[in-house]
Amino acid sequence: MAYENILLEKEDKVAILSVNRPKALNALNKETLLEINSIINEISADTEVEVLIITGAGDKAFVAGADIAFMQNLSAMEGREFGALGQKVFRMIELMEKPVIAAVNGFALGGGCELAMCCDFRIASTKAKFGQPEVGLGITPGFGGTQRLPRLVGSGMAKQLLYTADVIDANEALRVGLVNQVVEPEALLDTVKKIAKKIASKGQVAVRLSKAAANEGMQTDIDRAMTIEADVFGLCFATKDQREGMTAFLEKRKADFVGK
Ligand code: DAK
Repeated sequence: MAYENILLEKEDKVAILSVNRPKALNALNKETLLEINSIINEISADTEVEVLIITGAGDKAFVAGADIAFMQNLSAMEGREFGALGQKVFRMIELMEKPVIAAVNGFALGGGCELAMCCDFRIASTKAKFGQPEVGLGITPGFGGTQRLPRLVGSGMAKQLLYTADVIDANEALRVGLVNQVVEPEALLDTVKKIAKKIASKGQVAVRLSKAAANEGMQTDIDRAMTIEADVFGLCFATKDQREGMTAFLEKRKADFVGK
């Protein structure tokens, strides 16, 4: 299927979704969110794809936020609907069984920072800039920023960023734990593809169960979380990948996983 605001490529079990609205620095309007929604469904069902990378087309922006021109004259009910759509799509990305990595290549502001935060982790180029500028526009973040930022960087740092609308660079994002690694812009996509392909080479049932356990466990108390871990650990012993992984280790060869 062809998309107007998104480029989609697939390479060796890795899909790359690039938000592509150069005239608005890849800002998210309703159509773009609907296209991302449909791509997430497509990639979730695609048996050839094990890992998704989300990035921004061009060299200036990952995503410069929700589209301010689109939002300017929304009614309260339309604003609520737009916020709910973004929240739903971002939550789908977060809960997707397959891992999702954000390759942040430029401005990741407002909805762009929120898009990066719903991915499993973030790798940034030295040109990346992060922030939640919404209070400067007279609104609160609406796609999960007030909730995911404190969970990622801690309450104090998140509140400072939310209240001041300050924009931080990639090294500061690394320091506060918003990104895992900072690389030169030319190396960004190759670095992220390499990580994605490494993930794709492992046992995919175990990768996906690890994601589910980490996501679910972080929302609950440690005792319940340990039960979740014990359950997914047990489930692995019903898979061909567990037999193959352990047999390959003992036979001193590389495992040939089948994802079952
Ligand atoms: N929306 C629409 N257009 C945008 C845009 C955006 N977020 N960001 C940039 N553009 C457009 C600019 O208007 C400009 O268009 P033309 O004038 O060329 O037609 C073009 O992209 C290039 O931008 P600049 O000329 O401004 O480029 P600069 O390099 O000078 O500056 C910048 C880059 C990223 C610093 C600047 O563009 C900027 O400050 N952009 C806005 C960043 C921002 O404030 N983002 C947060 C948006 S608010 C909710 C739902 C959702 C949300 C909240 C609540 N509910 C329903 C509860 C989410 C809110 C947001 O994300």
